[in-house]
Amino acid sequence: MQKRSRIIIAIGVLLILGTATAQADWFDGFESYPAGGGIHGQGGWAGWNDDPAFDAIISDLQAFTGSQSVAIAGAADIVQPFSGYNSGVWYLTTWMLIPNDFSGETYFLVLNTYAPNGAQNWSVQIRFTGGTITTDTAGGETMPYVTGQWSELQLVIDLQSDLQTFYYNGTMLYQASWSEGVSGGGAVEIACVDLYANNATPVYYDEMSLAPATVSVESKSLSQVKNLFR
Ligand SMILES: [Ca+2]
Repeated sequence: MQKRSRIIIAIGVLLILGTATAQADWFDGFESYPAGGGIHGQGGWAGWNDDPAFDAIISDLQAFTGSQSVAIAGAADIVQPFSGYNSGVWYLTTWMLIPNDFSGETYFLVLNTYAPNGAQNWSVQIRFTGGTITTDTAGGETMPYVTGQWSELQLVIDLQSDLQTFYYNGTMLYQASWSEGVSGGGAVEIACVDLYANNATPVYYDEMSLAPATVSVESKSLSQVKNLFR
């Protein structure tokens, strides 16, 4: 193969790798906000219906990484809106800590349609209470949660197939339709994530991200890919 052709192919491979290894579209480790203060109006976060009464507090008592997380307690009902997510496959991932002395019922929610004081439609409504996780999708699946340690929540949102799959610490809790998830008759879009305390005692979230599913070429190193063309 001529040198010039190799260079052109190499540039093409780099472009492919650049796409395949794209970083998260959105990420929050809650390190950039003052501890003890609210998060409403910062980093894209806003109280439910843009109401600061539903603010959540940045905590330096707990952290999965760094020294801070967001505490979801009391009146907290905090939303991170997304826009333009209407195709592809996405991972919405976060780490969550439920203290040993947690009491009440706290919620992890994702909507397919969200306008403050406007159209709203739920795809995901997951409740944590009394040691049990329950999904409010049609199957109503349950599993136990752990307390006193960080656990991974991962939602795989396949907008190509209108399908969602939720994993807790790597174990699948349920798979369900995306647009018909909870409310029914929703959009095939990702509109927002909502952390809702429902007057419960604090739980903590850290390292939240929304990232595209990667293609298989990502698993190959650059040298391996180059070898494909030798
Ligand atoms: Ca953090």
